[in-house]
Amino acid sequence: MSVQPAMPKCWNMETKPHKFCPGCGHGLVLKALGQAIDELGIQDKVVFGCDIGCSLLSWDFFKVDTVQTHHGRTTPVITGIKRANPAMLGIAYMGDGGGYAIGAQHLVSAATRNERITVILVNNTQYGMTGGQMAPTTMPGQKTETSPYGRDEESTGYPTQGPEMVAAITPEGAYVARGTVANVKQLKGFIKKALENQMAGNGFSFVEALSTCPTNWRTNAEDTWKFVEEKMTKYFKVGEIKVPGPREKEGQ
Ligand SMILES: Cc1ncc(C[n+]2csc(CCOP(=O)(O)OP(=O)(O)O)c2C)c(N)n1
Ligand code: SF4
Ligand SMILES: [Mg+2]
Repeated sequence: MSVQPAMPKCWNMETKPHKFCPGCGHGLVLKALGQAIDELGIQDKVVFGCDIGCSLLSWDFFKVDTVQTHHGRTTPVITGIKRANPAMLGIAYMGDGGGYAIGAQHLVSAATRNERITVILVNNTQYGMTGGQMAPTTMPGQKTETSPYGRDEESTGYPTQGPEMVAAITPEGAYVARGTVANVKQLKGFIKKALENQMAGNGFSFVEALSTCPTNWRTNAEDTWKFVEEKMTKYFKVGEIKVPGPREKEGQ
């Protein structure tokens, strides 16, 4: 008798095994999201939007209403759906290129407007789908297809601290956290809280997930995990960055 792997109930089993490369972190982020949807019992209310990038491989991942958008445009598409039908729970799923480069203006605008949607952004430090070019999140010194001698932060800037930026520009009611595929249980908890924040109508919710891309990093299993756990987490701090709370009245 073969033992079946435990998969979230809201996953579409007909499309498994999935199409991500072996060792890719996208599958783990989507597992955490699937578990959060199951535990909250919200499968029939979710609208899932996926960006261009390797995140598009999740277009048939779930048994939920799904829309696949142009590169960087998942946040405004989900914002529109949510505004048209506030009873739905809108999830925008994207990569670091989609969220912090071509879609940065949409992320900033949705965050400052405190849109009642949930953005889940997979940070794998480069453009995975197109072959591993430098992204806003590429680490100092990291070699990519377009930074063959390593990222020079003096000429190309420092890696984008996305959750810290979103926390700084969102009004009261927003929820912001950074998790990692090295701790899926914790990541699921952050995603669950982000969705609960949307369900409560508090404001924008945003979870960045530190993730792996062994194909473009050209790393074996050991070096892949070392890169996430030793290098990425030194620069990108894991944890909750902003939680909704009562407004502090001036002078009190
Ligand atoms: C408007 C537009 N510009 C550029 C592209 C080419 N393109 C496709 S995916 C991608 C980057 C994907 O990187 P990321 O968003 O980090 O996702 P990942 O694949 O790493 O998960 C780019 C630049 C495109 N499809 N559309
Ligand atoms: S190229 Fe990288 S991000 Fe894309 S599926 Fe493969 S491992 Fe995952
Ligand atoms: Mg990426």
